[in-house]
Amino acid sequence: MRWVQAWRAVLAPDDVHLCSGSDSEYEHLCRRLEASGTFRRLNRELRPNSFAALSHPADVARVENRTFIASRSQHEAGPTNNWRDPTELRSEMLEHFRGAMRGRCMYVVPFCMGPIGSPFSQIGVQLTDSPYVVVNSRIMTRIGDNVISELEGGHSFVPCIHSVGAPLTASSEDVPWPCNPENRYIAHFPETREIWAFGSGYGGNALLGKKCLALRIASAIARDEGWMAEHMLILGVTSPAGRKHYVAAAFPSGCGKTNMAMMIPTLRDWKVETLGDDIAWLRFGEDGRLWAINPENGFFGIAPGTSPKTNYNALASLGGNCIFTNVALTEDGDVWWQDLTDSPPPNLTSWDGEPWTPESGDPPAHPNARFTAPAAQCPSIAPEWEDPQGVPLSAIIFGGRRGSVGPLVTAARSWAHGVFMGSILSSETTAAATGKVGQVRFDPFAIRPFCGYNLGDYMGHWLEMGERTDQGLLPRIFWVNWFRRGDDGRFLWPGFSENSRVLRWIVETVEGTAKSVETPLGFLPAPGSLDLSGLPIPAADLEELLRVNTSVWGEELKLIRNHYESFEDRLPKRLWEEVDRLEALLQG
Ligand code: GTP
Ligand code: SPV
Ligand code: MN
Repeated sequence: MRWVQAWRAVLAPDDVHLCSGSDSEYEHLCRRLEASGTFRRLNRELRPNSFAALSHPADVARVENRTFIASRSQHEAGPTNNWRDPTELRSEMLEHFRGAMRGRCMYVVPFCMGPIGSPFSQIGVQLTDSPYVVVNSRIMTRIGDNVISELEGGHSFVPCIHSVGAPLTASSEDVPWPCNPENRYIAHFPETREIWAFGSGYGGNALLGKKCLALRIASAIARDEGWMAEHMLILGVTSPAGRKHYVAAAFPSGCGKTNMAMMIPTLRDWKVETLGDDIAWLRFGEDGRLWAINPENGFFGIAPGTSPKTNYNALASLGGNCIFTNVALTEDGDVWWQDLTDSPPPNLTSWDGEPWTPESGDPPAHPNARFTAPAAQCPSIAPEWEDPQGVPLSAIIFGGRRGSVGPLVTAARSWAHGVFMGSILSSETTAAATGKVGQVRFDPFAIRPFCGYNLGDYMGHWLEMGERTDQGLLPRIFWVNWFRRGDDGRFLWPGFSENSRVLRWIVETVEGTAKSVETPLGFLPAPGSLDLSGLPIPAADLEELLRVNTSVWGEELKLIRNHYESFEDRLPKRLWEEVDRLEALLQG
């Protein structure tokens, strides 16, 4: 490809390797990563074909302040994105890219987001000097000769340029985790559909098929082509009567998507199956319903907190063929993280590579430590998860971490009211991105860090999508909050498997059998309509979970108005009407 040759001239790698995605290539790269000290092979009996990597301490999460949307005008990027002029950014980044791969191999990674051959899939080609990124992408995306043949047949692709930004000279020795924290750029050019990333080797900064392509670039393509790219899990839920519904849920980073997608219901005879845990692409089918596919092939999930009690299915996906990043290591060559077992095993090595003891202060796994696992290994994976047509959605759920605002579950009155709910979603920040943890911020539709264009226009796109079909065919929209806290700081709702009780109410609302009460926020479960059988929850907690606190909401309204004003003329008028209506209802 001429494009590869042009970049080769700029990046100046010592070698170039076109990735086939084969097993032998994967094994070869893993051995190479072992030799360079990036990977430690885990105990072959406990965790076959699996590896652990410890990153540079300054390269541990997405860097939102160094993530750029370089559209022609700043207005196009909107107030929530870091905008850069594309011409300026290109020349600035080219200076960094020049010679950046010296002493390294440039891997050419053709990958497919979505099932191969699906009309909804998108192809990308990533150039990278990180073999760690190649092996992770091989789990997270579909890499293979069939992608190469599609490209040879003239299929379009999103060019993704990635360098860790640490060229090697004859005298410099390589380090286990090369990166360039002083000069990081995660840049998107939505108009030309290109991604340029420099300086980081971690997660969404470096696995460019994920947040960069499947959300930021895809959201811009989706707006132009009339579909939606969303930060959503997809699950299938089957009722005891045998009826199956598909549900997608958008929660911000670190707010429970993987856990919900793999939920084992405590409600007897209800079954949940997993189709995706992070990203969903939605479009209308010929039947007028909204259909979803998961563009990914694996899970890049948060390790800490994952335990047999809270997410058995995630653990069962990690039996082998996995990569762990920034977890703690046990003396017998396995992995450990907070809550995996009740107490830490002896002689742990912490994610910084040092021996760890309970007196060490910080926990042994980084709070954003992650596992990379093939989706097909998940015991709850739905047989239809790779269906090229996707699955039709019955419900869409929004949710965030709000200690004080937002009931356990609310059903929207209409699609437009549901879009309003999505637009006012706010949540406490988590360790998934660098910066302070626990800061409340508006994160509309859980897409704020991942939208490739003006978020006000994105809200308009949601409203417009709802006009394209019969209202009765649209998924019902809900809003949940698993994270309400009592005055004493504890969570009021047990969460995890117990969320199946809320899922049941959601399914019954879709089917028209749930009892509800109308409130200013929307429909809440009527007393007695949430199945709480066998759940010892104090009546006062339940009351608080289902209460609309008008004084708290009065304060929230002010914040919502400020949030809306930041979008100026791009904020759809229809949504302003919803704010006025909420205010009137709260006063009424
Ligand atoms: P990203 O991969 O960053 O997009 O995160 P995610 O949305 O997939 O979040 P994940 O399921 O990994 O959950 C993040 C953390 O939230 C977990 O470590 C859990 O501790 C916590 N969590 C998830 N579900 C619940 C719940 O129902 N209740 C409570 N209290 N905590 C939860
Ligand atoms: C998120 O932050 O929402 C993630 C992790 O899913 S990353 O792939 O790093 O973006
Ligand atoms: Mn995510």
